[in-house]
Amino acid sequence: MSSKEQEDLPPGQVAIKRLLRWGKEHPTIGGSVPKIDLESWILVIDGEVEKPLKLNWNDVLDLPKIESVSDFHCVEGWSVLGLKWEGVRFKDLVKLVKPKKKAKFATFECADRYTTSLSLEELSRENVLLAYRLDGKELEEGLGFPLRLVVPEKYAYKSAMWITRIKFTSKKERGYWESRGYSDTADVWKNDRLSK
Ligand SMILES: Nc1nc2c(c(=O)[nH]1)N[C@H]1C(S)=C(S)[C@@H](COP(=O)(O)O)O[C@H]1N2
Ligand SMILES: [Mo]
Repeated sequence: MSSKEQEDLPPGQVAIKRLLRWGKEHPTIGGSVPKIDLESWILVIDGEVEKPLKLNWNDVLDLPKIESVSDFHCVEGWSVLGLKWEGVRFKDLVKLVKPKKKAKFATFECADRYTTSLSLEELSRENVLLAYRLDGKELEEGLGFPLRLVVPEKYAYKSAMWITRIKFTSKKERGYWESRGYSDTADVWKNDRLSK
C-alpha cells in the first residue's frame, strides 16, 4: 500500500483492491443474493412525506444521474478506495417526495429483508447516492443491483443493497446490524463501530 493510500484510510482499516461480491466472497456473513426481476421491481418511497412515490426501473433511469468517487469502509476492517459510483443523489430524490416537517430519518428496506436507517441530515451529503453503476459498468447483482445506497462516511452496513423501500420517519428505527451490537452512528473517521 502506498503512503498516500494509508493517509486516506480511517483508523483501523486496511485497503483491499475491489469490493467483495455478496454470497461467495464476503468473509463472514455472506448471505445469499436475492433474485430480483427488473420487470416487476418497484421502489416505494413513503412514510412522512407529502408526495409518496412508486418508481419502476425506467422511472429510476429517468431521474438526474450523477457521478461520485468515494471510498468504502466495512466495519470488519477492509476498505476499497476510489470507487466511481453513478446514480441518483439522495438529496435530489428528497425534493421529489417533499418530506413533512416531522420527518427526520429514513429507513431502508431491502429485498433480502435487511434494514438500516440514517438521519436526513446524514443523507443530505453530496456523496450520498442511490447507485446503479460502478466503475463504468452496470452494478453486479452481488454488489446490490438494481439499486443500492452509498454512504461513504459511514461503515458499509449503512450502504443498503437491493433497496425496495425508503420510509421517511419522525423517530429513528434501528436497522438489522444496529440492533445486533453495531453502532447506529457508524462514523468511520471516529472509529465508531459498536453501539454505546
Ligand atoms: N440488503 C443488504 N444490504 C447490505 C448488507 C446486507 O446484508 N443486505 N450488508 C452490508 C454490509 S455489512 C456490507 S460490508 C456491504 C457490502 O457491500 P459489497 O457487497 O458491495 O461489498 O453491504 C451492506 N449492505
Ligand atoms: Mo460489512
